[in-house]
Amino acid sequence: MGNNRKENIAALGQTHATLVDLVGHVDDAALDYRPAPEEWTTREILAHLVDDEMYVMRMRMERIIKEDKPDLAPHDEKYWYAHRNTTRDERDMLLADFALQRAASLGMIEMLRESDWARTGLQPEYGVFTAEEWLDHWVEHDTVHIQQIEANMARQRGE
Ligand code: NI
Repeated sequence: MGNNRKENIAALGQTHATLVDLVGHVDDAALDYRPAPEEWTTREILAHLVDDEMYVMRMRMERIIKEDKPDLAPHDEKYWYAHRNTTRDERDMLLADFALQRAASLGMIEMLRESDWARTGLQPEYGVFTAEEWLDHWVEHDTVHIQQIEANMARQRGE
């Protein structure tokens, strides 16, 4: 068993509560505050977490489990964010959608067998990686974006 698997799964289970703590009571000015022209607002980060959960993180894990060493296409973020559906970008919708999608991911992850964790996929930007390594990446991705939201909030408050 991977060293951090239990901790990693617990961390994924904690992210929604962390997001609610961070943004559950902030106004639109805080959500839409853009720290620099090329940086994301907190609302955009929340939308990214929802979209990634559905279309990147869980989808890649599903393919690794179901297919034999699948070729995983790179995710073109620039294209995606120019064309994505923005009709559920209100804060409470984003939080609810993240909760639902994360629960679905955990439902799948929690029933993986030991042999499943060693399965691999190939993605041009990362090379070959196992399901276990993808879980590490998943947790790291949450952490990076939680820190980004914390930084946005602090800057918007003028800290
Ligand atoms: Ni990201």
